[in-house]
Amino acid sequence: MKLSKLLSLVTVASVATVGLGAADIKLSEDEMKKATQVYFDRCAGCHGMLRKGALGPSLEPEKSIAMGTEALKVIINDGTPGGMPGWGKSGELTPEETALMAKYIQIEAPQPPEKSMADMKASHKLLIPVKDRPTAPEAGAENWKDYFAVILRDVGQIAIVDGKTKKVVSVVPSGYATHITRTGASGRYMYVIGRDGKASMIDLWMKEPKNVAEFRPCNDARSIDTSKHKDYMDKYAVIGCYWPPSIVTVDADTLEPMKIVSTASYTYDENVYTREARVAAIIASHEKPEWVINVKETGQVWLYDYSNVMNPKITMVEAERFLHDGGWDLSKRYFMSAANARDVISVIDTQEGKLVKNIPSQGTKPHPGRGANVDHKKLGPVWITGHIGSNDIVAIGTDPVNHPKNAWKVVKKFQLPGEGGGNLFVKTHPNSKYIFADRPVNPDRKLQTQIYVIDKEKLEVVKTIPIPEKYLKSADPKVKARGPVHFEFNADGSEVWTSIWGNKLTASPILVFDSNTLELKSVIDDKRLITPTGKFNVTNTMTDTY
Ligand code: DHE
Repeated sequence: MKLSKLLSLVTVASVATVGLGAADIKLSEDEMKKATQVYFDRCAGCHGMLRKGALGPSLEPEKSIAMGTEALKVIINDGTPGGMPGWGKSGELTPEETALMAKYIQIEAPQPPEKSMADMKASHKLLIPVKDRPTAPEAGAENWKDYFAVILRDVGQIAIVDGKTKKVVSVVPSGYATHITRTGASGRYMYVIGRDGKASMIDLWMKEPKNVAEFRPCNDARSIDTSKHKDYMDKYAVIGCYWPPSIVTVDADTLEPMKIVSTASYTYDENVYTREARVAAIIASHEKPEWVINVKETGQVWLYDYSNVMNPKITMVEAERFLHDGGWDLSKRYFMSAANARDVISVIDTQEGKLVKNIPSQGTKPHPGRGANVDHKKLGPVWITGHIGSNDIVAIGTDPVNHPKNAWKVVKKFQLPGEGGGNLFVKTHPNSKYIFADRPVNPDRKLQTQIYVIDKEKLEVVKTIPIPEKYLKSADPKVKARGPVHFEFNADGSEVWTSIWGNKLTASPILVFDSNTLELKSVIDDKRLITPTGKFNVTNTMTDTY
């Protein structure tokens, strides 16, 4: 995205108004523009647009001024053991950019703009009307239920890859620094959300899948999902905005906006008003016409009943602050959500509409993605998460009826080998003996570039798979490819896919392993695969299999 475009996000403070005690810090207009973009790209997700902190600590000027430019430069360059990436060390920020950011975060945060329904509607584009779309999968699209949508993060695109042939069937433009995709209940459309708040939908029945609609309800976003209850299949989609903090319901065929609900609210514990009440994970219930929505800063999980779409009923469940990502337990009744800055897993009973328990995760900064479910022979059903800030992996019992002694507590804890955390995702499939874990934000190069294989019955790491250096190549040796990131299985669970988190300079491959023998089966090495990160298989996303 061009700088000029990004600047529509913020009212850039004029050169003269920088301050709040940092009178000696002067940034030119160009430096402000540059720093605003770098902050949005690298910092806002964890520290917040208003810098009040969430996964990362507060960066409000009174704190950053006290730390001083030199100390801030070291942290931005080297990272911290708690999970802050070393942006300078990894080559992602130059020494000049590192120095600029150390100054920028000592001045007051620019105020991001609001958005009305009229603003949103102006961004809506129906690219291919429903009547002009295929009425059945076209010739060549027979494998659509085993397609993978692969995020090409830094180029803002989605690659649709055929899970059977391993060929890239199309590359579709999407929002800036695209974040995730989810399917509708039938799987036909992939719904995509960019960090710039642009949502788009891709028709997988086309021989060459394309966007059929796009819409930008937010300036900053991370989540999207759809109505999965049988009476509302493929009827609505929902976009969660980080900024302006809100929930936007749209028509699932066209992305036309229907309803906006602001999430700005009070923190559940101290009852302090927070304008920055960002929408983090959204998950659709299969049993009720309901979305389960993490309102990060407030510590509330909203159970959003969309059956009367213009007059929704919302149950605000008090959970824990800084709710981030999470997924269903094996029964799909309980939502297991990480309140990551509090080292807690909040369990929400969606049948009863209440908090079951806030469980200390026994590690630092749990980060499950959707997590991994195992029907363990002795322990019963357990849900598993890793941590960004420590090397702990924990299994929590989720069956209060048949395994009451194990329910809602950590029943097994074990460690990834070596020091430090850096795990972002764990994933499994009922047809694999293993859970797979990555570690892309561990500062140690060796630990960062391995796959960790966990035996589902032993619940311990039984193998590490180092990624050969040839797959980590980069055109500029100073800007290193991180190791594998995120896992996804094919529809029948026989294969697990992981992507090499490279950089814009060089295409990076997707590696496909047999999910039981662990043999490397294929390397999908296509020059269009620039910064592949998350992968979403149609069947597994439709059915919430993980
Ligand atoms: Fe994500 C899920 C937020 C950085 C890849 N990420 C999520 C979710 C949230 C979130 C709220 C849950 C969405 C849901 O289920 O509805 N992510 C954030 C951030 O705020 C953060 C920390 C910083 C930022 O600036 O954006 C961030 N995320 C990243 C990345 O850098 C990752 C690793 C690479 C990328 O492409 O962006 C990344 N996040 C993912 C993926 C998922 C995800 C692949 C979905 C996991 C799944 O299996 O469902």
